[in-house]
Order: sequence, then C-alpha cells, then structure tokens
Amino acid sequence: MATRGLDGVKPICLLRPNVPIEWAPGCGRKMGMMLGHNRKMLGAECMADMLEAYGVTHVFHVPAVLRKTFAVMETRTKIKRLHVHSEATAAYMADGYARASGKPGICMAQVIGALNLAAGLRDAWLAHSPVIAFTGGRDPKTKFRHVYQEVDDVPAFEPVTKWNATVDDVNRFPDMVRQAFRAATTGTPGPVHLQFRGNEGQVDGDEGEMEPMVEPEFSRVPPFRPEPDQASVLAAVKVLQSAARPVIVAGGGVRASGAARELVALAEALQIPVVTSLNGKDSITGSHPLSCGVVGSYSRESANKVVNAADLICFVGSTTGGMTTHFWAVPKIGTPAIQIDINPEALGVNYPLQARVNGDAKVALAKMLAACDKSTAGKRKAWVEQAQSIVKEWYAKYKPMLESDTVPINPARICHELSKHVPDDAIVVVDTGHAGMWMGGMYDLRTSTQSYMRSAGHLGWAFPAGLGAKCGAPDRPVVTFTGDAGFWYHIGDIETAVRWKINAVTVVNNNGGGNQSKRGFDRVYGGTQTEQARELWTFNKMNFARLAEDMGAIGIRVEKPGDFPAALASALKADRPVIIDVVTDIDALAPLAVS
Ligand SMILES: Cc1ncc(C[n+]2csc(CCOP(=O)(O)OP(=O)(O)O)c2C)c(N)n1
Ligand SMILES: [Mg+2]
Repeated sequence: MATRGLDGVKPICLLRPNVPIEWAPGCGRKMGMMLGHNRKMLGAECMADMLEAYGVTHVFHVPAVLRKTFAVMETRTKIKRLHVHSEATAAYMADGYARASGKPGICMAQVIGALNLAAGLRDAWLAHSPVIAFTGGRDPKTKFRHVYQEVDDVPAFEPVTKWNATVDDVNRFPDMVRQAFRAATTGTPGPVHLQFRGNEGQVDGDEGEMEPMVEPEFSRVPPFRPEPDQASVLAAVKVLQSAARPVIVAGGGVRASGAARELVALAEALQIPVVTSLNGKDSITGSHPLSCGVVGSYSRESANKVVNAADLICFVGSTTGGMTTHFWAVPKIGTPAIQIDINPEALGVNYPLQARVNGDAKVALAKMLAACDKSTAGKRKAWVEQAQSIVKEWYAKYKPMLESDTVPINPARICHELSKHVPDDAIVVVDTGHAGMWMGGMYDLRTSTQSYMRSAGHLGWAFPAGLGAKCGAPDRPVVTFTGDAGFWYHIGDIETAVRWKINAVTVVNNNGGGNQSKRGFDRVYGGTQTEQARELWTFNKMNFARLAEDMGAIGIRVEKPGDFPAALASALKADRPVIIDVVTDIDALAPLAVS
C-alpha cells in the first residue's frame, strides 16, 4: 500500500473512501477522513469532496470563480451555492453562517471582486470569526502583462487574515485547503484567504494525483480545548477570591468556546457581577441577578459604573480593546486585573495582570470553579447588592424610553419589545453604529439558549450576516436589527433571501438617515447645524416594506409602537423572508457611554 507525505507526516492510507483513518500504527489517534487515495482527479473534484466532508452546507459567491468546482459540486455534493449581489455580501453571509454554526463560512470571488471580498473580511477579522475566502488570482504565464482586471490582490488580504496564501498547482489543493481549515478554527479563530491560479481560479480544472483527506476536528470551533497549567489556575483563583469587589468581563472568546455555562457557574459560586463585551453579550441573560450589561462604548451605564467601582477585573476571552473598555477608561489602566485567554500573546496587552491563564475558556473556567473556595462568596454580599442597585437604577432611569409610546417610535422601545418577544432559541443579529448602541445597551437576552451576534464595526453587515446565520442554523429563528443606512448597503440581497428561501426576519429602524452622525455634525457646526448640513447624513424617506414586497419578500410597516409585537409574531410565522419597516424618530439618540 502506497504512502505519501501529508503535511510532512506519514499516514497510513486506507483504500476505503469516507472511512475515518488512524494514523501511524500504535498511535491510535483518529486523525482524518480519507475521501480517496492517490487517485487521479480534478482540483474541482478534490475541492468539492473536501468541502462536503468538512461539513460545509453553503458557499456564498459572486461568479465567476472556481467554475469547474461549482459544476462538480452539483453532482458530487449537497452543498448549496448561493449567488449573491456583492462580494461583501458573500463575505458577510459567510461570517454570519460561521458565527451562528461554529463552522467555517466559505465565500468566493473572481480576481476583479477580490478586494471587495477582502473588505468584507474585515468584520470577521475584528470579531474573530472563521471565514475562508477563495479568490481567483494571477497566472505565472501572464502576470505583469496588464492582464484584464488583474492587480496583485494578495497584500490586501494580509491585514484581515490569519493566513493568506496562493495555490498555484493543483496538487496543492488537499494540503492547502486543510491548512485553511486549521488556521481558521484554531487558537483565536479568524479569516483565511486562498488565491487560486487563474483569474477565475482555473487551476481547479487541472488534474492531479491527490489525497483529498480532511480532518474533522477542524470543521468547527473550537477544534481543541487546551488545558491551562494548574498552577496558573490556582494563582488566578487566589487573586479572584481574595478580591472584595471583583467583576468578570466576558468577551467573544466565551462565545467561541461555548463557555457561558461555566462562566455563570463560577460567577454564582463566588458571587461576582458579570459584564460583557458586545461580542460576548450572549454569555449571560439580562435577567440574571449578577448580570450588569454590556460594558464599554456601545454599552449600558450600569455596566460601566460597576466596572469602575470594582477592585479587580477578570477578563475572559476578551482582547481588552477600545470598544470594550471605552478606550481604556473602563476600567482605568492600573485597575488590578487577571485574564484568561486561549492566545497567550493576548495576556496583559492593555492591563497589567496579577494572574494569567492560558487555555480554552470553558476548561479554564471549569477548573477555576473546581479549585475555588465558595465560602469566600459571603464577603461579597454588599458588593453584589451595590451592583444590583446600580442595575436597578438603570432600569428605572430608562423605563420611560424602553416603554415609550411616542410616534414616530423611539428605537429603545423596539429593543424592549425584542427583549420580550424574540423566541427562546432565537439568534439576534445586530448592525453597528446606532444599532449597536441601541441594542447593546437596551436589549436583554431572556434565555441562555438565545444567541447574539453583532457587527464589529461595519455598517451594513447585519442584514447579509443575518441571512448567513439562518443558512448556518436553519432551525433557529433569526431576527436582525439594523438602521436604514445599514440596510441600504445590501438591500439587493432581499432578492437573494427570497430566491433561496432564507426566512430571516429583519427589523429596520427607519428614521430616514444615519442619525448616529448627527451629534458629530452638531459639533463641527459649532452646536447647531445649518439646514443644508442634513444633506450630509439624511436620505429620502422610504417605505422598505413596499420595496420588500416588490422583491418577493413580506413587508410589514410599523408606525405605532403597540403594533410591533403582532408584526414580529406574524413575521416569525411567515414562510418567506420578512422586512419589518419601523418608522422611528430621527431625533432619538442612544445614551452615550459613561466613564
Ligand atoms: C462601512 C462603514 N462606513 C461608515 C460607518 C460610520 N457610521 C456609523 S453609524 C453610521 C450611520 C448609521 O445610520 P443608520 O444605520 O441609519 O442608523 P441610525 O444612526 O440612523 O440609527 C455611519 C455612517 C461605519 N460604521 N461603517
Ligand atoms: Mg437611520
């Protein structure tokens, strides 16, 4: 039986397609799934077989790239090939798919669309989402000869990928695709890019002798749960339980690790208030007695106040970045801190640490729970009561806004209605800017089975990401919240949703402009804008419900706040994509962060 080096390791090759193999006699580790063995096949066949074996169910693209692969997919796989309206949509849908399912999302573009695709990876990069991008690229025979549509795209992917590589020879398909899945899913997850030879990646039409093996571990996040060193766990527990006023800051790493239960268990055992980053918002429900809200810039006042009253911060799976810390004012640099992260290089980047734990969040938190002395919880009774009264004050202060009956509608009221009425297993997807502020601060998850995903900065991300999320988790309701400026970006993809029967619900906070910009323009106009200044941030009034209907979706227009719950209920029952167009107050502004 022939053997051949795979990634430098000598495997045992079994001539039984689709059977998991063991590597190396006596080693006994399940390492991969053979889909064929040193057989002549097209790159396209190899790619199609590998993607299917990795569990990919959807790919998002603008033609034409890897054409042969797409043709072959039709006969060899069940993968859905979604032709969408822009490369950024393809990247955002792949990102939403990845964040909802935990599996890498795949997006593709030909050479001329490559930079649009790279731009679309930026949010996945910022949010640590495992997106794999394939593009067409240059051919050694013709590059530097002014080939139509061609520039060197590879450098543009560099700042937004963990791994950025070229596939020039068909025989490299198996190992390069495997490396793409490894890089996207391991450690802190993130996007990767493979550029295939030929402006449309025509290298996939070449034949090679290949072993299209896949490694199932890397088909989802996290592939491994690295255990932290026990001494580091004990050191962190010691610092944590000796603090009088600690607070846990839960970041996106908690969501990536699926560590919410362990996080809440540790917080309960030691009686520690919990705040989250926007990316970690679904780590704890809003109604949990220790939950204080989202901290940082797009935040809830109570969270910032609790963090700034704390004597120790425990960061879990957080980059401690500017958004989560309100540019390092919450907490202030110098506040004692400990940190848990899968990436050792993240430990201590912004806050000097008293203890550091390197490992998977779920495992690390479970080990901390096992090692902690629960009897120390009693001394934090007054602190927990203080945090709870700060949270109560917040609800009392914002009750009028959350329950506002004004027409046009106050967006806070939409957030409040969503808190009450999205289903127990819903995935809520939120755009950035004002949408991020409104929902980050005003929306509460009601159950631990609800999920929350947000744009890490790109206006327009949420609508396509919500469609991608529905592809990645078809059995769960998906409710997206976006402003009208955000919605305009990819409005053409209503047609994609209708064509592919992606029955997500999209709530548009329609105020006729990008009103988050209002405060900034007030400032530069010295306090009062000229009438003409509004051309910088407002649009024509639009009825998105009617547009949605014209494109084959269901459109529901909501003008009175009391009508929203019934609109949402009927949208969730519909067998088509639904746009709920909510007419809101252009002068309503979300509260600013306190520090
Ligand atoms: C790609 C991108 N460009 C620009 C911005 C800056 N930006 C943030 S919010 C915003 C306007 C948001 O308008 P809309 O979605 O209608 O929400 P509203 O503020 O009206 O509630 C802009 C332009 C951004 N975040 N992302
Ligand atoms: Mg708007």
